[in-house]
Amino acid sequence: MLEALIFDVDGTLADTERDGHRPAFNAAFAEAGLDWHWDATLYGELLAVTGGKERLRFYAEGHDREFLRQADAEARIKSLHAAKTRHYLALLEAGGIPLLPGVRRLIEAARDAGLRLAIATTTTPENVTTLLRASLAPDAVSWFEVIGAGDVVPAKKPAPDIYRWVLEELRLPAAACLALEDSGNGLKASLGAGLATLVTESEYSHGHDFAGAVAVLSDLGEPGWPSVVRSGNMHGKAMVDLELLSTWHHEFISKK
Ligand code: XBP
Ligand code: MG
Repeated sequence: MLEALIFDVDGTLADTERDGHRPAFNAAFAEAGLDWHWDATLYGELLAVTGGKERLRFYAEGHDREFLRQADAEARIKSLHAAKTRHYLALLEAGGIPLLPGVRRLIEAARDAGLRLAIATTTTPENVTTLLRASLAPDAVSWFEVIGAGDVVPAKKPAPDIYRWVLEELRLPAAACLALEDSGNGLKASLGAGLATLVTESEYSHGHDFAGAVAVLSDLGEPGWPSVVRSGNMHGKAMVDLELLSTWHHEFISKK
């Protein structure tokens, strides 16, 4: 039986990368007097590495090796990342990033049906709680029993560790849960933990390898706004609902 849904955040709950995390990184660079600037195309390439601090290091390795030769490079990365988080939170608090189609509908339906809810993400914990409060509901943080985020596990996605951590906290086997993801790295992580996974593509994840997902869709859909199906069987439905999730979950478990 399907007992819990585990949501990724960035690209799954909301389109946070291009107009959220990216400008926040750029504001932190400008504030620190660095001549770094991440345009939307470059940012797509940098998303190969999950985690903001990890992404900063990855960029410096390719574009500014001098920066990494400084004795305090690690401390500077930490403080750049703290500044980036501050800018990003301000953007969220201003209500700057709406939820994607179907996200609120599905989360509310899951709550009504008594399904347990959790989060598994590489982003910083405050980024998650602030997005939930600002874009879902003032008390939405309490809707999620477990929030696995940031550095709680050292190995970020595509490693399965964050999903394993969340499953342990929920005290549920992977076979009782379904994950919702948007990226190749995220899907690798959830499949690595043995989870049935629905993929909704995001702007930056178009063309990623989504083999193994129960379905790949444009979004969860809304009444009058059907999901565009890239792969998978919608079983006659125009949008994702709990019945469809249960069907996909059942199909995934029976194939294992
Ligand atoms: C999300 C990320 C994060 C954010 C930045 O990946 O890669 O790194 O871009 O967050 P996923 P922080 O959706 O697969 O979890 O700067 O807070 O690390
Ligand atoms: Mg994501």
